Amino acid sequence: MRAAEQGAVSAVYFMLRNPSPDTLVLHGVEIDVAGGVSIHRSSDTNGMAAMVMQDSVVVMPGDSVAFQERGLHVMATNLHTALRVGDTVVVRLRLQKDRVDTLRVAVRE
Ligand SMILES: [Cu+2]
Repeated sequence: MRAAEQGAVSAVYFMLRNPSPDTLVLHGVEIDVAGGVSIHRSSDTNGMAAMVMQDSVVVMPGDSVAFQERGLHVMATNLHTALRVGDTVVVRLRLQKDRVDTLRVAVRE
């Protein structure tokens, strides 16, 4: 997760792996330190950068999906506190069948 000031915007990058035989569906993301969280996909068409909101992200069995810069990412807005390098942020992934995976994400530059 990107370091940022209080009230600012940050983004979370990670790899979503699905080693199971069932399709994995990410329905939403919760971050306690953020006022708002959304899943975006960045696109670049003829040099025009845009972000498109994603309702969900599907990972097929045995596959993985990268949340990365200039690609799919989780955007955290209106941060309640500043995020400093070395901090750890709890990120909860809401998956299918009410499953919730909790990640501890390091804050980086
Ligand atoms: Cu975004």
